[in-house]
Amino acid sequence: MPKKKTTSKPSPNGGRRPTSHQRTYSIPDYRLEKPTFTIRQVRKGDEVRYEVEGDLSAPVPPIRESKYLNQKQCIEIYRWMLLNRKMETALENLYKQGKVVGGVYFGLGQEACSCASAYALHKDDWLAPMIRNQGSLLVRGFSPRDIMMQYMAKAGSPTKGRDASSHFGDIHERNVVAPISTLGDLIPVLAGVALGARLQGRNIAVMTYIGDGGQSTGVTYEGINFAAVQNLGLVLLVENNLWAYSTPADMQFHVKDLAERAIAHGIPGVIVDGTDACQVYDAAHEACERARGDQGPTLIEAKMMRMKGHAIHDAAEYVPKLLFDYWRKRDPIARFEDYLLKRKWLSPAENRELITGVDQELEADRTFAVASPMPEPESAAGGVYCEDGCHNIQPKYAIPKAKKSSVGQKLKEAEVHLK
Ligand SMILES: Cc1ncc(C[n+]2csc(CCOP(=O)(O)OP(=O)(O)O)c2C)c(N)n1
Ligand SMILES: [Mg+2]
Repeated sequence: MPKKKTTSKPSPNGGRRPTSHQRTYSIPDYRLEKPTFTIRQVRKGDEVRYEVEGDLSAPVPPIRESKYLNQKQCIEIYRWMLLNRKMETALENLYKQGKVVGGVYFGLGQEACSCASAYALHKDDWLAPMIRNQGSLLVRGFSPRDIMMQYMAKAGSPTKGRDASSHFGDIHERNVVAPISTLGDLIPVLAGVALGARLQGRNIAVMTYIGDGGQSTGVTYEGINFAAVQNLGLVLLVENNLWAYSTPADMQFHVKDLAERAIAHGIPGVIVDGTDACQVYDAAHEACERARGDQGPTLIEAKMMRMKGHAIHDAAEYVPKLLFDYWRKRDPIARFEDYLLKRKWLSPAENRELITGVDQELEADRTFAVASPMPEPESAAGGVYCEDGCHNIQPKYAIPKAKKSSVGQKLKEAEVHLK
């Protein structure tokens, strides 16, 4: 929780002693490196470009040892991250071959954030990914072939060819809510999922993501506030990847760290290095445990860098090259690989075998997805309107525990408010 501090030390501001009405808060920051540079917009006539100000020469930080993950779990997360990256490379190639029908979004540089956070969820928990979280979908049980077929709008894809992008989920088996494009809207939806579970007698963790751009939307505040007031098990990862389309984070918000937003909501906030799988996992694990223990929501700010353009159509020419160089050295997969090898948790031979396994799995799935048929034209009208039983929503965990209305109640709620 945000810490209330009453200190007798003189405040730096005018030497006045803080009274009991004044409060200061702290946000835990697990990073081993705290970059200090900023991105500044420079305008000359019609030309707009961005410059980095600050020191970009700092040595690359090590991976922070996890408080919770063992050797096997670390290797599993590393494999998910590799699968995430290599699947996106395969998707990029499929796009260039004209086989992908829509656009493609990439999570390059953000694999640790997606994979290690979703890895902290239990089977009964829920996940709602955004466009960069293909890795979370893999961890949650979608296969690379599901995702590739989806982007190619194949008949066997999760949406049976009706959507050629990331708008798919699975509310029956994998507890995955489909992404909602309107930024921030997933937050109240997920809070509602947690509320629904609570009415069924269960406290679960519900995890979703919002970007540095998306967090400015009104619904983000409404959603977090609702979760905070209702003490719902929301685990919100604020993915601060420094860009929202072509808007740098420094022109998007004025607080130093987005985790500070948690203070205003009265919930715990924490900062992690989004390129460090161990930090992401530890923060997500603790947040999920709090959620399952009926201790309410947590906001985790993961700091990293979007290493490509917004989507495949965007060459990200506006991003200063120095920034790419800086973050390329902090690659989440290369650093985690190095950590596992140096720790002797993975031998070079085992690593090669693991990489070959990932390549083979992807190649088999790519071949399958490419060869699978497009939907039959006659099927286009199917699944558009409600058919018998298609929205037969059952309680997931138990019969909801709702109070029956009491006969003889003195005043109805409306009457109390209107008095
Ligand atoms: C409410 C709303 N406004 C605008 C958009 C258009 N839009 C889609 S993605 C995007 C940028 C999002 O940036 P950020 O939240 O930082 O996420 P990132 O793409 O960096 O992961 C915008 C403006 C939208 N989908 N929803
Ligand atoms: Mg962003």
